[in-house]
Amino acid sequence: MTAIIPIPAQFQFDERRFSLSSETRIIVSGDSAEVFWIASFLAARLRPATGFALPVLGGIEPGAGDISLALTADDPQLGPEGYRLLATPEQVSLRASAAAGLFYASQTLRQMFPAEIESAAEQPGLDWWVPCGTVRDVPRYAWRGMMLDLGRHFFGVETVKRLIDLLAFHKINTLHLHLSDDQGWRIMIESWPWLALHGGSTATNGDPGGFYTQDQYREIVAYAAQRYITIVPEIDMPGHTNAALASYEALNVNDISPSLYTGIKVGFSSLAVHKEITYQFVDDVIREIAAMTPGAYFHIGGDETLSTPEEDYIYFIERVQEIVRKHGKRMIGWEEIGKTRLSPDTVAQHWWNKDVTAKAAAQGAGIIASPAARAYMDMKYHDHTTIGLQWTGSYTEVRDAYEWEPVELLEGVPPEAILGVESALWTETIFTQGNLDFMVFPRLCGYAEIGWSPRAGRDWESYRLRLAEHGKRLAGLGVRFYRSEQVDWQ
Ligand code: TNX
Repeated sequence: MTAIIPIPAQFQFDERRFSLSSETRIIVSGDSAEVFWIASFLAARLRPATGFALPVLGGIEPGAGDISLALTADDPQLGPEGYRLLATPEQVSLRASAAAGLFYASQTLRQMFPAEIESAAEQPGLDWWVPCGTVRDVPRYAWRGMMLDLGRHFFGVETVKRLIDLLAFHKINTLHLHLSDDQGWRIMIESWPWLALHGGSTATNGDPGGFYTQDQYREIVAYAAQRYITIVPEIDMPGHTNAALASYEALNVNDISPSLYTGIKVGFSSLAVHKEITYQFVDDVIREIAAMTPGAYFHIGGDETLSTPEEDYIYFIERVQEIVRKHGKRMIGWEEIGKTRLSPDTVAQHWWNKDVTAKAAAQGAGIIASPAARAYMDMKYHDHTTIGLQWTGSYTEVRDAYEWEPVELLEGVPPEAILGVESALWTETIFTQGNLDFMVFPRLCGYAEIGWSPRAGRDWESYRLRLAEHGKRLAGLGVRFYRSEQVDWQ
């Protein structure tokens, strides 16, 4: 069974097959270095399990048994991320208007082979075939994201890169890094080094902390960019700032630093909104991070500021919005920023309160849908889940994570204001890569489909069958996912 996740917008397969052979070549037409890179990426994914050489070649016509990649100007409706895939018994051709589309075409092609294709070890004796037919695929939403909380627990560069590869496999194009919280500051700021050196030394539960050097952050940004993923950095303020307050006395109202914090309570910390040094700090932090971030956005948090009076909150957010703009970025904040005056190029991220989200949308802000009860991957699957939280009033089984619709969920928001979907992994109880795998997968596969596939193409019964098959691919990729009883895993 051909089981592609996210399901393509249009596809038609027949009984014929195209098979890879030891003679297959991957042919790039044109001289785009980017397309060459995509072809090499595809070859590198197909080589280990098949054991085939799969040379990547340019400047020749594809022949029988080959896979070809080309940019084409003949189908502008494909947009920046869409693609076409044509498989005949002789050849497979991938076509797109822009490089990202070819990258997504190659992710689809990976998922058309037998699941063993994702195995890291050679699997001799298998027929590496794909069904013949056509795919024409364009994403529903431009924003298909995941947020990772590094504040509560820190994850090193290798874990993040592995996650980036898994996001790309599911056509997710945004990774939002929550880089600071009460429990830890996770990125070196050269002009305020104690943020990382002191504020980064702790994590929840007394577990080891850590932070990214600026070179490591740049490495993550570049690795993501090669996989068509934009990094959105978040520095949460004015609340969720205990690690910063503990690092610099001057940021505190009374000039006295609190101790570092390793609990999980929220809403007790606040920057000193009426001190000028606070805005020097904000300016320096945003300036240094913006300079390393090619993406258009900077996320300022702005959530759960229970110890910042509302008028101070409004004053602070409106000032910070100008600082973000000054450094050439568009501001994103959690939905609470809907209480302030927003410029129309600001984006609000919905997580709980629909009314305040609607206030942001009414000001022209774009909305990202991250409803906690559906899209928070730190929520327990059911009452036996040993890690995770449970505060939304329900559990979030695989079906709950899949079966919701952003337009219906955000009734008060005009559908055209919805930029897309972002799931979130908060890490109060998530410490190891195994914990991360278990909470993220397979829920993430469902969010990928909500973000990419047309609403009419989504259906739980179809999805659960495809997911059963997809589980074999995840296992081949070494993902220790949650084997929900809602799915008949193969
Ligand atoms: C709410 S959602 C938070 C986080 C917690 C999360 C736990 C949001 C903007 N804030 O601080 O980690 O719940 O699920």
